[in-house]
Amino acid sequence: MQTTEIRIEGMSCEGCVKNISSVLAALPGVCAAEVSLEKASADVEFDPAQIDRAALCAAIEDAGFDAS
Ligand code: 9UX
Repeated sequence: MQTTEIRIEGMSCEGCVKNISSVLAALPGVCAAEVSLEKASADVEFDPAQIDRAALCAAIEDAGFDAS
């Protein structure tokens, strides 16, 4: 298992946090995701055999946010 911090721009309320949390949790290979509005970031624990960091960022971008 691997953990990464992803910078997220564009979150303005806890609804965004919930939405991104759901998006990440639904991805195969993601075991935990902690999204923070005040830190503007997400700590994601994932299985590198199933998904990579770029795919995590892409999923967040698809939800309408900037991820890096
Ligand atoms: Mo809050 Mo975010 O009204 O996508 S849910 S701004």
